Amino acid sequence: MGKNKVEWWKTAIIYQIYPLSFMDSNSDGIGDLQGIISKLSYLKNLGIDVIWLSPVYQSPMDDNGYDISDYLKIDPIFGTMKDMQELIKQTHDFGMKIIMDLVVNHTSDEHPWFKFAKESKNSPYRDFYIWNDQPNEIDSVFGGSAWTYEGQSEQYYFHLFSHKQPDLNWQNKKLREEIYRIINWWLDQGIDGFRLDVIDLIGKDVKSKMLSDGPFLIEYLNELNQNCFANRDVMTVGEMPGLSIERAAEITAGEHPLLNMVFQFTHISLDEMPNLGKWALKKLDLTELKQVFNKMQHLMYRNGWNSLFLANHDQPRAVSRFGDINYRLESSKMLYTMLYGMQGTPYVYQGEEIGMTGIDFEINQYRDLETLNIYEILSKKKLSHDEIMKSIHMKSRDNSRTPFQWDDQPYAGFSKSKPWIDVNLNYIEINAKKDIEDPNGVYLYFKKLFKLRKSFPVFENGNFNLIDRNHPSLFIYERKNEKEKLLIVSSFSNLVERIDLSNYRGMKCIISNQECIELSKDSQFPPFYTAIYYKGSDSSVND
Ligand code: TEU
Ligand code: CA
Repeated sequence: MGKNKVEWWKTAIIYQIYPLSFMDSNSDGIGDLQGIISKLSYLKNLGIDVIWLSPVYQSPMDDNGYDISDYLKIDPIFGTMKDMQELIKQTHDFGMKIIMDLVVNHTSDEHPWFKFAKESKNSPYRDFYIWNDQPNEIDSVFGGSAWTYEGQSEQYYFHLFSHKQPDLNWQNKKLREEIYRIINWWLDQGIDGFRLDVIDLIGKDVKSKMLSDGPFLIEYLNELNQNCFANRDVMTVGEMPGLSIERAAEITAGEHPLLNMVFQFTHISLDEMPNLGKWALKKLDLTELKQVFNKMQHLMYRNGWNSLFLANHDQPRAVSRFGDINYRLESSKMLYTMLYGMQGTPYVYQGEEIGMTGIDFEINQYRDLETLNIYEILSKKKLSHDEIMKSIHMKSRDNSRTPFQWDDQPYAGFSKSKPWIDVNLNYIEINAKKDIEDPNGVYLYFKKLFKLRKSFPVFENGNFNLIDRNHPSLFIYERKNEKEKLLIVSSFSNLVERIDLSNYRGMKCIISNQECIELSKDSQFPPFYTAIYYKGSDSSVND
């Protein structure tokens, strides 16, 4: 391939499906592959090019499928391999592509490799995992030590996530070869690439406590790329929570990048107290957010490639987190105009396109193991129930995992039976059917935004220039190439904001969440206003 490779992922709109919560076809309360197949036209109509499917492999579901016990099987709750093949084929028939989630930092403790490994210290699979006589101080992401004692072979094994997710030992070449075999098997099924789960961790050195971006990361990414991706027309996006923006730019740069894109986490960590983790809440400072995006856009301009995301199955709903649910429609559109106006590949997390919101459940309604763990841990630290629930309401991963709200029927049209996790009670008000029929809805707005992105090359190749970087509530930036210019204006304020934009006078408003406001010496933007202004050689837009 090499030079003539079409970089289709650069102009693609990618939609993340969390299969457990998207659509249930057989009324068992759990989303499944046939459910997804029944909604492909919904996605096509929205303007989606690529579907990213969170894990559907065989799993005990300790971490909702991110704990895999057989990489080459589909979990029966989702359907069969035949359903998967049908999903791949039908997605392609719709002119869309499909990528899968690849979880190879760890397996389930019920994976045969681990079962063999723990039989004895001499097991041929022992070295597939990481063992020690004594634990060190590393903590698990989900709370508590990252080491669990295994009684049969009398050693501790290492797990950065739950104790049912033992970390694989990437320093073992045999293990790496097994993984490449699995990846190639899936690629041979016709899928179009992978999202690689916590792939920043595979180069770790546990002894020296170097985890993300460890000493072997580049070597293993390179080997992975050579063995699986280099000679195929597929895309890769690496989830790299611990990676710096600088490193993300390096890894995605060049003619043969190690990964096509990276999910980098700086911008979604700004509402937590530095070094205290996600549960220690901090109000977002917009000037910090602007700074971070500015850095990302500059570092990855011509050198690397950005992924544009605000939410996923681990992150709260964007409108509840960064917007204002009293201005739900306005602020949903505002946030994603701010985001998708930038350079990079847009990601939509299911439900964001209809303005779904977060939840304020009682503790017994939560299902996520991380949430349940942290409740225990913080209770022991004598924090009050109310204080803990405040963090959980804000940050629990279940915020984005409640069933997709299709219509106002029982269980929001997601299922005919009680779902595995409760539906957000606002489904009568907020659902896809209602939103799509509303000319002022989020869905039609997203659709228009995606069309615009594809009509004007400046969205793909324009540079980025932040305007008024210290303004506390307006996020304004310019994008420019030789022929075209965009001005993207977004207000994070619930008041009218005034600003001098006389330099941009005459630019044409091509999309807005409210009535377009002219750019002038004294532009007055209503609460949560957003708009994109255009100037270019295309006369049909300029006149
Ligand atoms: O997440 C990796 C990760 O470190 C975070 O996104 C983490 O889940 C979150 O910050 C906890 O607050 C990936 C998956 O996306 C996640 O669902 C899995 O639980 C995790 O890896 C383990 O596979
Ligand atoms: Ca089902």
